[in-house]
Amino acid sequence: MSIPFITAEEAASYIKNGDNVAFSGFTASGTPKVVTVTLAERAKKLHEEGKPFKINVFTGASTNDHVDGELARANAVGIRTPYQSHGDMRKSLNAAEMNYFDLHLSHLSQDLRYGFYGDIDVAIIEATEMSPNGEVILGAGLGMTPTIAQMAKKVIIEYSSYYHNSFRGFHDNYIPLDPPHRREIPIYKPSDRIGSTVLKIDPKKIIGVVPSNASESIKPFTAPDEVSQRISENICHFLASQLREGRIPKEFLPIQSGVGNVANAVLYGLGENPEIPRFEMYTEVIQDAVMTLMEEGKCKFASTCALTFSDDAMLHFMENIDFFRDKVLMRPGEISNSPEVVRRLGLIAMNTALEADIFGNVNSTHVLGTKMMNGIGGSADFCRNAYLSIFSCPSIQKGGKISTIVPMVSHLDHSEHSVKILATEQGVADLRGKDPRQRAETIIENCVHPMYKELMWDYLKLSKGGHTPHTLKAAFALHQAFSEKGDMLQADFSKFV
Ligand code: 0RQ
Repeated sequence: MSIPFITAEEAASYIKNGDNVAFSGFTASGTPKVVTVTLAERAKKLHEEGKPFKINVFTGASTNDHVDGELARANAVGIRTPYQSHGDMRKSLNAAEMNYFDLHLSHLSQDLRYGFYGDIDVAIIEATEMSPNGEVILGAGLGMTPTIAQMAKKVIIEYSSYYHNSFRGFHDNYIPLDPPHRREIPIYKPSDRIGSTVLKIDPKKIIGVVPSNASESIKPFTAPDEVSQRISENICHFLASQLREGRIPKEFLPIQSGVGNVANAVLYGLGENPEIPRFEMYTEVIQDAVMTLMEEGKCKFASTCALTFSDDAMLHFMENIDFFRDKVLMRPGEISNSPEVVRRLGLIAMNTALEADIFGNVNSTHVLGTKMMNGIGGSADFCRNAYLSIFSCPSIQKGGKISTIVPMVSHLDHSEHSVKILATEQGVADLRGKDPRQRAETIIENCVHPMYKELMWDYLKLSKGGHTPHTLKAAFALHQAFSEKGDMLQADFSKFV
């Protein structure tokens, strides 16, 4: 059966107002880059004619400007899940122009198969190779593509010629059986392959193929700033001390690391620390640092959902692709983030907080309790199930007008029951085995910025007893001071005594 090449306009014309549309990829990697731009133009035209046009957008994780940016600017999104990190999408969802629900990344594929959100009308999938019988080699991000390819009523392929060397062999396409037939996911070490390198899509569902030659357009990371560097040093020293004390096995454990500059700095820090042995990763994204660590021999293997490399790093990867063939495996997000596998492998999970409280509860998503930043992403898939769950953030933001460590988090993503270690540039608080009062003492002592320490001790002194020394009427005094006076330091606990 021959599958026709079609234009982006023709492909977009198959997508109707109210459709559930699912996308390949994870982060910008492997995400479509052509059809959505045309779709956004069509939405704008229809809106000008007074006609409604919004689609529901289901993705592996965040996307790129071609998807979230274009569609948000065109006001063409009805429902959005599970994660986004685009400025225009963020603005739009915080203005309630769409219905965003923030979901664990490992949940969406199975929730779709369970029928929680209805049918998938159209899937748009980036392929780097394809045969006439619908066998596809995916690109730099796997996301939830096996599930959407299976479920979608219609499939549009964006055929990318950007990747000049074959990605064949880097993917492990796999869909677990659903309850009550689910079995264990048979991954016992990060390099275990359980699925297929090729994704089989029913060719009868494929409407057509749209050519694309766009890169992922991921900018390189800036050199870590001093604060990220100090957070990295604190975490690396802590992990080395745990190895010395035998609290981490001497072979070390697989690493999961979130995205961003702190995560990149920590990985480079692990690479430079002679006490940390060669390690493997079981994670959802690998960034530029991992490629360097592999070439230096420090990182032996990485299981991931996506290669979130900057464009320059991706070119380097493609030029040296044979070196990486036995060192990298991309899996669907429900497998890269599977709580079962995370618990079995015993990951050291490192993610980022926006704010944490003195008892170890973490907010990763909501600025000052109300404004969505990105979403929970995979952080809770890993945090709740890891061998060691570490959260880090700078101790202050906005030039010190915000303390990221507060008496009570203004939104809860990761609870004190899951968070084991908190790190800032000030130091590390080891929360294991400590009751709430001891947690508060170690966090204030080790993680709070010196300019906020006295305020935090004052808060603890307000307590009239109980297991967790909270004083509810004063718990948000720092947030209140910021919203009224623009500075958390203006909080005054004397009026609550
Ligand atoms: O503001 O943008 O105006 O400068 O928030 O802060 O420190 O640059 O944060 O880029 O490292 O992201 C948690 C959002 C951190 C991210 C989060 C302000 C601050 C700045 C950004 P400006 P930073 P980062 C892997 C795992 C959840 C998902 C996850 C994230 C801006 O890491 O989305 O972990 N994590 N996934 O000034 C008010 C505070 C603030 C604050 C920071 N307490 N109050 N403003 N800011 N803290 C990835 C995937 O799942 C795919």
